Amino acid sequence: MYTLRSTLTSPFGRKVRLGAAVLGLTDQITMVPGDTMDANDSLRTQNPLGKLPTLLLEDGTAIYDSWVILEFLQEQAGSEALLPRSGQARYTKLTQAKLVDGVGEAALLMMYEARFREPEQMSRRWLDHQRGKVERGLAVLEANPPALALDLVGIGLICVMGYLDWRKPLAWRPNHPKLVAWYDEMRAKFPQIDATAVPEHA
Ligand SMILES: N[C@@H](CCC(=O)N[C@@H](CS)C(=O)NCC(=O)O)C(=O)O
Repeated sequence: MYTLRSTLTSPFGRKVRLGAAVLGLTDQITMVPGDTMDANDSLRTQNPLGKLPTLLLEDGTAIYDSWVILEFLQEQAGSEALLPRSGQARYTKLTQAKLVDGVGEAALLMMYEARFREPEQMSRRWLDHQRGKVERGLAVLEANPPALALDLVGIGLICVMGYLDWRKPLAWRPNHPKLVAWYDEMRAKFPQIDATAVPEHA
C-alpha cells in the first residue's frame, strides 16, 4: 500500500492518479491531502521541496516528483504502458512528455505569479515569458497531436489541459482545434480521465 500526498486539484498529482489507474494500481494508493502553504504540514519533512505529489512507501520512504513516481509505479506493475523501458522510442516519448510537463509548469508559474504577488508587483515580462513557453509548446503539439494513448505523454497532456480549463491562465481552445479534438476523443475513449478530473466546485 502506498500513501499519495496530493490533492484532487493538483495537475501533477492527477498525473499519478491517472497513471495508477492505467497500471491497475488505484486500489493500492490512499490519497492524503497536503497543503503546500502550511509550514506545519508533514509534507515538508516528507519532501523538503514541499511539493505535491509525493508518494510514501510503507516504510516511510518518500518518492517524488510525479515523473519518478510514475516510473516507480510502472516498474511495480511490471508494465511498459506509460513509457518504453529502453531504446529510441523511450527517448522520443521522454522528450515529448518533458515538453508537455514544461507547458504545465509554465502555466502553474503564471498562476503562482498572481498567487504570490500583490497585483502591483506582478511582472508582465515574467508572465509573458511563461506564456511564451505555453504557446510554443501547444503550437508544436497542435501541429502533431500525440497518439490517442494514456501513456506518459497522453497523461501529461490531459492534466495540462484540465489545468488550463480550470485555472484559465490563457484561452487555449480557440487556437488549437486539433488538440481540442484530441482531448474530446481521449475523454470518450478513457473513462479514467473524467474520473480523475478536478471536482466541479473546487
Ligand atoms: N515537477 C513536479 C511539479 C510539482 C508541482 O509543482 N506541484 C505543485 C502543485 S500542482 C506544488 O506542489 N506547488 C507548491 C510549491 O511549488 O511550493 C512534479 O512533476 O511533481
